[in-house]
Amino acid sequence: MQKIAFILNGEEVSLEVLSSTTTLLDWLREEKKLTGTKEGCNEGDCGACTVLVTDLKKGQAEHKALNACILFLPQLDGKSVRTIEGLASKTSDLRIQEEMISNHSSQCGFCTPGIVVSLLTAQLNKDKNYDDILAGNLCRCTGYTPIIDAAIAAEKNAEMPGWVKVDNNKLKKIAINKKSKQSKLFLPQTIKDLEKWCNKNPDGILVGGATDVGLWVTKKLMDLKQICFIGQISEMSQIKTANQSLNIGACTTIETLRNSIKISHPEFSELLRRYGSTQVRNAATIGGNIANGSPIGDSSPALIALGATISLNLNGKHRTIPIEEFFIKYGLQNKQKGEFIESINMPRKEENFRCYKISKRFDQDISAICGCFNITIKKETIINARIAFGGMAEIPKRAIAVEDFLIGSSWSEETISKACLEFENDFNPISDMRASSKYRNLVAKNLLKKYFIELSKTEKNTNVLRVEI
Ligand SMILES: Cc1cc2nc3c(=O)[nH]c(=O)nc-3n(C[C@H](O)[C@H](O)[C@@H](O)COP(=O)(O)OP(=O)(O)OC[C@H]3O[C@@H](n4cnc5c(N)ncnc54)[C@H](O)[C@@H]3O)c2cc1C
Ligand code: FES
Ligand code: FES
Repeated sequence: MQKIAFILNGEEVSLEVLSSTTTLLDWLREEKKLTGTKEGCNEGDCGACTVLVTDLKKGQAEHKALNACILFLPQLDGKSVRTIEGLASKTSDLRIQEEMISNHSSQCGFCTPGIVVSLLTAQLNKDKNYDDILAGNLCRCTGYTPIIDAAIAAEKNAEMPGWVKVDNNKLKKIAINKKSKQSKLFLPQTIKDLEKWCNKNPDGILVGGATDVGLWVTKKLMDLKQICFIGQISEMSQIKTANQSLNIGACTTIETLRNSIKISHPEFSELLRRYGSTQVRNAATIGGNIANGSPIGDSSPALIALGATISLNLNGKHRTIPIEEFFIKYGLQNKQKGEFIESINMPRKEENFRCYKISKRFDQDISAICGCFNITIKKETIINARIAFGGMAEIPKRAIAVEDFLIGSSWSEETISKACLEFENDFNPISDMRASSKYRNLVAKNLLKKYFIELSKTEKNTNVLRVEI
């Protein structure tokens, strides 16, 4: 049995971990009787369970809103957690709470604790993009206008709650204690530790952000043994810039990646803004998104079109493969027992890269289709083409027949129309609850046409305009 330590609403908690897959939500509600954190969906969708988790990164506090329902207790080791009960001082409410009352921003109240935590976290991070901030907080009664009104009103004269400094100081103390202790077996701090663990547990399960594994426990009710939490390996959580490429550690969260590539890869960054919600992106890792081999994961088709490679580590032995070679067939990846994804390498810049996510809802929805394009044109002739799709096959897959047709052809509307016919040689998509096969085939062709129009810089508008009322 192993011990973890973290700070809960200002108090240090030291726990013997009986089960590695106890969620923070269950523990808060059942053990600590802190029932302000609500259980809505228990699968990361509704945000009723949102808590504020603070971690020290290079001595700086990093505040994140996270879904407690798919957060396992060991993931909190060395961090601080604030629930709704721990936000206000003994004598007064937080300004955001006062404004939620004045603006009538709550009706049944079930979503309200999660919303207050999300808004406070945003305030601590000086983030005012309320559409993004609240995309993972579902309110079925109030409507979002009074909630956003409250958030805007609370911006004025907002004060940093006194406990922020106190928590940071306590975190520093915990970090010092942690360094002096031996690295915990199921919480490796270095790649070497992880290699050892994987060598000993070739059938073990790695947990990055648990936005997938969490649901195996809460929805499939699986009893998982041999688990290793890899989110604290700092060597695998960094993005390094080399001459022509970016090296992204597999434990980098989707939100960190999204923010880091806003300038170099604005299209990819925008695609990641549509990935789940703030809470999901704060937890999910790029390595986990690739490793689960999902045919509808968003980062894989983008990385394939960008020409990315992944570096795999088996007990210290590395091999690097083009990312498309990782996906063999549904549920089967090019990965040996005990092997893990250490990092992803992608070009620093690709001018002609575009990616499009098609889903039923704008936010917090899985792609029906995700089309990614990267075509190089020289003197009006296509000299290279990388096109990849999610949602069109049982794995994220390149459109090889379309690419072959395009390479060597002229960059023209006629070429694009003819190339569209090749999609049938590449894909035979299924019909499911997200889209029919017919719809998927049609959208794939239309996305290539959209890409052509956008790259040709004609006046035609390819986006639905936002209408201000
Ligand atoms: C509400 C919600 C919304 C979502 N929305 C989207 C979305 O819009 N787009 C999208 O693409 N996905 C979405 N997802 C899916 C999910 O975020 C990813 O598929 C997820 O796996 C991301 O990584 P993780 O770190 O959370 O993975 P985990 O759950 O920790 O792990 C997933 C799998 O990868 C393995 N693994 C993790 N890291 C490594 C590694 N370094 N090496 C080898 N194996 C590893 C694990 O063992 C496990 O098998 C959503 C999920 C939820 C709950
Ligand atoms: S209970 Fe719905 S996101 Fe956690
Ligand atoms: S107030 Fe009822 S769900 Fe938001």
